[in-house]
Amino acid sequence: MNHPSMQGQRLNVPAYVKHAGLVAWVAEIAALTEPDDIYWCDGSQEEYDRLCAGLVASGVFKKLNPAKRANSFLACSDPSDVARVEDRTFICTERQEDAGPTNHWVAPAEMRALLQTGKADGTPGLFKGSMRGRTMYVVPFSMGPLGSHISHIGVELSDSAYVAVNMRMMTRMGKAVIDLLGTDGHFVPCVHSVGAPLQPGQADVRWPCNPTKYIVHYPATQEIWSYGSGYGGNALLGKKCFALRIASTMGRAQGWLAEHMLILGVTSPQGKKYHVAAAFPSACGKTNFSMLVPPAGYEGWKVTTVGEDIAWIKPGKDGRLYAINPEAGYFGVAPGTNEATNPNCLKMLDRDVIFTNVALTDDGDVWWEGLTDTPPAHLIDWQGKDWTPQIAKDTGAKAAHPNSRFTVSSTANPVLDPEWDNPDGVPIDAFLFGGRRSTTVPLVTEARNWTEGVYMASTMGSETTAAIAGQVGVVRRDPFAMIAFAGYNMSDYFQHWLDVGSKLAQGNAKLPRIYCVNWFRKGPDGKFIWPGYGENMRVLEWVVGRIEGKAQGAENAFGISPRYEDLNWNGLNFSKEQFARIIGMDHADWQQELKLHEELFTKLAYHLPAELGATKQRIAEKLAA
Ligand code: SAT
Ligand code: MN
Repeated sequence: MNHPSMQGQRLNVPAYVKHAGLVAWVAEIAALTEPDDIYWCDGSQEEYDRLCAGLVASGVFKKLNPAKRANSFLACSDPSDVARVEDRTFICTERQEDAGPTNHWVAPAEMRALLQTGKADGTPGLFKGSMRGRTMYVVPFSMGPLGSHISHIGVELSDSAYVAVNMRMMTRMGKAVIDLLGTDGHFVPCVHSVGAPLQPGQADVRWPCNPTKYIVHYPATQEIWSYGSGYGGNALLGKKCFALRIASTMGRAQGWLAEHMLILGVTSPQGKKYHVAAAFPSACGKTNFSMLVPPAGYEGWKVTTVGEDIAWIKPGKDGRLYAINPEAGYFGVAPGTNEATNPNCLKMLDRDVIFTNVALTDDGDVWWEGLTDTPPAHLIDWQGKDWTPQIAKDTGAKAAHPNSRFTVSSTANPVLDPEWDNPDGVPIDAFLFGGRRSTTVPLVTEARNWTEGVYMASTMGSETTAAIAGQVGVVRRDPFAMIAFAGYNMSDYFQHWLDVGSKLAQGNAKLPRIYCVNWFRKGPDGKFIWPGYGENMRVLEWVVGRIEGKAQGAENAFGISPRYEDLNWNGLNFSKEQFARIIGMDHADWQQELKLHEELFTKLAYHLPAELGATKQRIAEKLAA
């Protein structure tokens, strides 16, 4: 079934592939990128083991000590390629307004010339010959349970074997997806090149990448093109590129939501189960929260994980919102993960893990800052250098990169929700929105209605983390934790949320309640006041109690927050004074905060829903009263 345009290059199409459009597209991209070889991934364990062995042989992977971490590997990236590159991420719509002021925009024709067809002055497209000397992996994947009416299929063509094995962990990947596509099924085409072609005989480097990076989305044709990076969301194109940026545009057109949210189940001692979806920016503890272990005093409560990063949410026939986790694995932040912060996660990391940019111990295991109180006496850091606690003290060198990650299959999660793979999803009872704020924002506030909830989510701010290349720790507005992930104009995105709410309300459905949370307030000593992690269960219980109509609270300018006596303090020593410092709304802080909301609304003035301005006005009046 080789394509005539391939001129001597073999497409190696397996007999089970029946989709002429897919084969033609693979031929077209191969003709552009000129790989030495093409390999179609079937997703089998045998294939995974073989590709990993190849990565070990080529020095990309280090096999960890099987007695410590069975069947696990460590990859260390180029120091220039360690996080998502938001300033190199583009939404290419015909009209700039449709990408909006929060996205980088280039006109599609201009971007296609730059990447594919070449410029008028004869400069070839960046992808021209970009896979020379490498193998192009054909990676078919399903975002969401195979065959679910909420799921969608993509195919990633990548010249990175690291990407292929990570995609097997992160998605439902392989032959079953090809079978589902049949002869003419729809797929989102994703092209990925590390942008480091090899001359004949040229030796490869351990982590090929290119200083020039482009992460490009064409919403109109649902295409993704990624060039120059092999890391995380830049390269595993099912994740942020497809499941958020492209999917958000699909959801807008089709009446559903693609969100940067974890999904968890919380079951009371009486056996009543609720589902909560929660949006937090990258590296703000979504993985930890989704696997929360209820603390002492919460015997009989259970938290189970449906998803820990992304949710696709569709209105069901009964008028409720149903969510699936489109992913099948976790690409989680390693630093800070330990027995206290996320014991369930540590259990997941015992075996079958790909680690990226953590440190290597002398006995072939891994380590990262925060894993143990006392670091090992000697390590090889993520850049391959000797590391000791003394070196760290003298130079500040981190053993693991702050954005180092583990890739692990969700089925390894000891508290995986039994419904995680349900093609119909789980019904959502509450949405939580939260950022990292050392001041201003209370521990938890309930919105009085859907519009106030959309306001809370739209005006969310967060201190930036190492998950994004750039400055760490500055507050930026991150509406819905989607600032980097909405594939269209942010104001239209707000409108879409309002529309979904009013449509459900018209059908007399009980809308999920919306909450704003903040685990991150700090005291004058610079330390977090709230103990967080498992103790966040206390907030979850209050949320569930509110849904049941049992839990009480008090109104403030922003919404409804619990008083000290409205939370369950069983098993935790936390004083009324401490509580006051995380729940209080400082008048001056909020005057300033509202100014920042206004700044955001000014920036987003085009198509900004009038309800949001009106809500801000009401909050300002309540604050003044
Ligand atoms: O690099 S990823 O986009 O996959 C992780 C994150 O930033 O949340
Ligand atoms: Mn994320």
